[in-house]
Amino acid sequence: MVRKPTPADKFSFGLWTVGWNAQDQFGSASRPWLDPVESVHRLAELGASHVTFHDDDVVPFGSSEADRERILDRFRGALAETGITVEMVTTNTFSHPIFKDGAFTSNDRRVRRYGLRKVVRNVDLAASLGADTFVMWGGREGAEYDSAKDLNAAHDRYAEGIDTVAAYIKEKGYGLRIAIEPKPNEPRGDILLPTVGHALALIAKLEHGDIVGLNPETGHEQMAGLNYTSGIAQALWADKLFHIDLNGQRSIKYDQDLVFGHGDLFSAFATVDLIENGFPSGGPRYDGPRHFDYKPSRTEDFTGVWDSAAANMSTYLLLKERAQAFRADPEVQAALEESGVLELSQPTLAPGETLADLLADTSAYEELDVDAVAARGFGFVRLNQLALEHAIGAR
Ligand code: GLT
Ligand code: MN
Ligand code: MN
Repeated sequence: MVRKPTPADKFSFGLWTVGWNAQDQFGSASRPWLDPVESVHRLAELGASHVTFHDDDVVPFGSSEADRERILDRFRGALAETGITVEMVTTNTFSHPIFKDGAFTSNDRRVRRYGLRKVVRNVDLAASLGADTFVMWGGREGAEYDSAKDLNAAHDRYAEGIDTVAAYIKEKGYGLRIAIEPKPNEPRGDILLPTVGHALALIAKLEHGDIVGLNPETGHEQMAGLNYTSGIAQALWADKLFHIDLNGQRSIKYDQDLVFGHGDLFSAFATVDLIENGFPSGGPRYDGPRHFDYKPSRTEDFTGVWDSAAANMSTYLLLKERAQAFRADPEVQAALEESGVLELSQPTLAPGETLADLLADTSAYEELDVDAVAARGFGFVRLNQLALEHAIGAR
């Protein structure tokens, strides 16, 4: 049963997703160029509320100033006609050969300076369109060979690039926050900031890290064998989940960018459960756009493109219904209680209790019947089966 979105669902799509002409490493394009203006109209009809784009998705690389203005005017016209807004903008620092060794971390200083200029120019555009997030996916920031990069200097240059852009955003008073998008590899053999955790660690060392957070993508974490829901959970806990890229990935292999839910469906259920229902005992919530970064498969014609765009939203809404039913089920609430999930939010030390008090508490250690405590069953399997039954609509 197809679910039709409403503006309250805050669905958003990158123009490079539906607009991908399906050219890949092994074959030429299987679909013609798609006018971004048409994408805006079609996505609006399907129920999306926002679009996002790279500078080059809308204005072809190398366009003259006059052409740029003309193209942007036409694009703004489509936004005004449809009511679609731009919530995020990102910069293409990976397609042109000048970026073959990266942008902020290229060994060639001329490239780093050019890359910074391209990004800053696009920050101005993002602000003028009212976006609140500026994504940085450093797909070419990395190497194939360990000898090719001074990794200490590379992290210095990466931090310098991000801090310089963040300082510019503050200086201009723009309402933008930067969101770093991790990815372990592809197109580089190894990419810097490969996972959510690596990116969080870099942000902690930035001068302007207060306006720098994350844009984790489902498939990118899963390419590294990691749990996407855990990744966004830690980003939330750190108050750094600024944006999300939802899609599907089937295990550790090349970046598949499948429709959301077409990869690990049960993991997608957990993701929607966290986004829509929050942590079981409360805590920080994600309130931003539900942004899809997928690629309509190369086998599809334009009917398939629009069907797949709708599928992302419909699947999300179906999973949202299932996740709400899961949390509302009294049996689930009882199972959460029994398995200690709700007890985990209770601080280990009582209010006012010190470590010295704990050391003096013989019931916590000397007298504790460790075998009796160890004999406890947590009931996680039963809880997981309840989740599965809700996820597949069996309850
Ligand atoms: C590219 C990449 C995506 C990023 C985009 C933002 S571009 O398509 O595969 O994961 O989100 O730069
Ligand atoms: Mn991807
Ligand atoms: Mn992405």
